[in-house]
Amino acid sequence: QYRPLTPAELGSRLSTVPAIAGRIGADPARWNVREVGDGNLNLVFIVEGPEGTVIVKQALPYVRLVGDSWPLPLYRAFYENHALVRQAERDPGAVPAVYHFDETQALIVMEFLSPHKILRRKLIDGERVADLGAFLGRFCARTAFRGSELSMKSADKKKDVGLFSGNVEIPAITEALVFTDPYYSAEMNHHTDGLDPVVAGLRGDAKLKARVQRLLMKFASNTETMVHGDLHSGSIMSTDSESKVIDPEFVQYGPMGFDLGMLVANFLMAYFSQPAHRAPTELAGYQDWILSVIDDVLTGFDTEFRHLWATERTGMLYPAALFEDQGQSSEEACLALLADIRADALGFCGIEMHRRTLSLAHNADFEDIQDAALKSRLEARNLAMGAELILMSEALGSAEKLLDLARRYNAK
Ligand code: SR1
Ligand code: MG
Repeated sequence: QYRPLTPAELGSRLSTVPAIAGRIGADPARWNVREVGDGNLNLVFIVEGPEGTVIVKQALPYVRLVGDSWPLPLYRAFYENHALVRQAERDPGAVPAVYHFDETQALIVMEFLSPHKILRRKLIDGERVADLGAFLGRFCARTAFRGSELSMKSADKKKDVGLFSGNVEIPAITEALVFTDPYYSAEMNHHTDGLDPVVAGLRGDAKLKARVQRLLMKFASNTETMVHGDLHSGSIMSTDSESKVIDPEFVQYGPMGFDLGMLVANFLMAYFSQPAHRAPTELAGYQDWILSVIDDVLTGFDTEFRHLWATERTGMLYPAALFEDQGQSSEEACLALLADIRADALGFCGIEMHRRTLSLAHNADFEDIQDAALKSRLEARNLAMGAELILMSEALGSAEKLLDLARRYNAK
């Protein structure tokens, strides 16, 4: 029967699993097990043995951030395990290897990433990661393309959509906390003093809210591909030269631009929060680096997507019979699709920028700022740019325009 495990209980449970004993050493008496989770939802254990270390994530039956007044099904671990398996197939090496899944205990035993650090912390600390944007752009493109009917057999993809559609409560969190709560005075919302006029402006903007609802409709009903679902800088672990994507428990089938948009939003929030974290002599250089990462993400996505389009388009969508077999290039169709994905992504990006400053779950980029006046000034820039992205997403398609816009708001 399920129960949230203590470190001792976890040790004795894992000691009977040959795959774990073989990896870290067979004698559990020599293991050191400690709970280190500080996220919003789960228990996270590091299990260190004489021959190696693994990480264990166990789902709790409620939202850890809020407490047991907000129950949450354990079956999310089942979907997370399936997501990790699919992501590993679609972008080998991009996610931690899974060693063991225990459905009853809702726990996944995974590769321990070391000396990796959570990317959000590295960005707050002013650290750089080589190849970061290219890796993330490639990951988004590969998972978007290879999880869709551009690549998958239609029957397989529809079966998979059926499998993941059993997961209702997790998407419901995103539907409420990300897409809805920021735009009215929802109970769990909170925002920094001084932002009231900006927030009133957003909540009073019917056109903006209508566009957000349209994007929510896409998120909830458009099953283009399997998305990570929560791709922010806390879902990425990096060394100075290598990164991995973790934590896909918000997995679902959704729009191709969703992960891309969430990701870019989190880099933009890192960018806007920098004046509070960097010495003036380092500020401009580091902010420029963050913008270059965004550029690489967007360019990397397009480059990889076009490559896959040319080499792996084996699904029922945009078949060669309609294009190449007729002596016509499908290039234009690919560029039109990429423009749609980019526009959706920028809309999702703006919404993520809003929810992280107005809804329940904020991020450390802003929350670590002690000076409330500075915090609200930086958050106001972030909110204003988010609104422009939602309202003007189709017109801001090029990376250059997006980065110019960020620079303009940063100077306000
Ligand atoms: C109640 S869960 C709050 C947030 O934490 C997760 O990481 C997701 O981003 C979710 O929206
Ligand atoms: Mg998470």
